[in-house]
Amino acid sequence: MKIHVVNPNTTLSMTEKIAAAARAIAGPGTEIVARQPAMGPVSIEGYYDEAFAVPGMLAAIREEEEAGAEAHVIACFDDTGLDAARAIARCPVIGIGEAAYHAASLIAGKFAVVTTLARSIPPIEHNLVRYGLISRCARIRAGGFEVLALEDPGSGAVEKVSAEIELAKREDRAEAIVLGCAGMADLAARLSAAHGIPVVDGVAAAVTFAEALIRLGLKTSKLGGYAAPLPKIYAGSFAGFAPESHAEATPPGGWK
Ligand code: 5HY
Repeated sequence: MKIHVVNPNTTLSMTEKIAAAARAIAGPGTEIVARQPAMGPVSIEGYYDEAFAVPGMLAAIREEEEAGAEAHVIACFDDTGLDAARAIARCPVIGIGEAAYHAASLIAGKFAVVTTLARSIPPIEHNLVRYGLISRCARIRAGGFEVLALEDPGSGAVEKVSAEIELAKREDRAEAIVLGCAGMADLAARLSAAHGIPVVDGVAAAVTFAEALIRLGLKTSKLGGYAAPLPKIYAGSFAGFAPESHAEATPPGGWK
């Protein structure tokens, strides 16, 4: 099976780290195609960055869908552009945030999320509410470092994640930890051993769930909100993103 993993930001070292985490968990028959957009922010820290990461990420989704991907993983913890990606894809699209929340919910009553900056907390909270999992989250914590600090071993970012994990255990009564950034994809095993608590990395969880959905033969439903976008003109520099006719993608009985 072939799974496309896209880092929506444009930092190659993060894409390589994400690819390594994906390949480490993937089964023997799974090919991982890892990509990042040709345009967009070097890191996603809040709503404005997210908006400009989506077009390039969607271009990668469309290209890999046409190249035969059997599932897509969006490797940004905010699940950047997840719904739009599901609208243009036929195969499953999984966000690492959503995957991590579900994995944590299967092994713990309450989990805590440890992310980077405080400004990343509201988007995470919004996603937990819309996924119906906010009640399972004890707290969303931020270590107070920028996303790209995770690409610098000497930045102290990992130590800050560790400190938040200890506080989550002691103050939040968290029974598991969800790593709130794709840039932490290489840290789960080390932090779990150091702190004696299950630590979930969304990249590994999303790849595993993607393999499971492919084996189950399940694809994104095109009957409702994820129906293919209606063909129309997109003006200006977005002209190349205009939806083409995908009549076959919206089955009979599908919503207009
Ligand atoms: C991520 N930003 O996973 C998010 C995490 C964050 O560039 N990749 C990013 O801190 O919002």
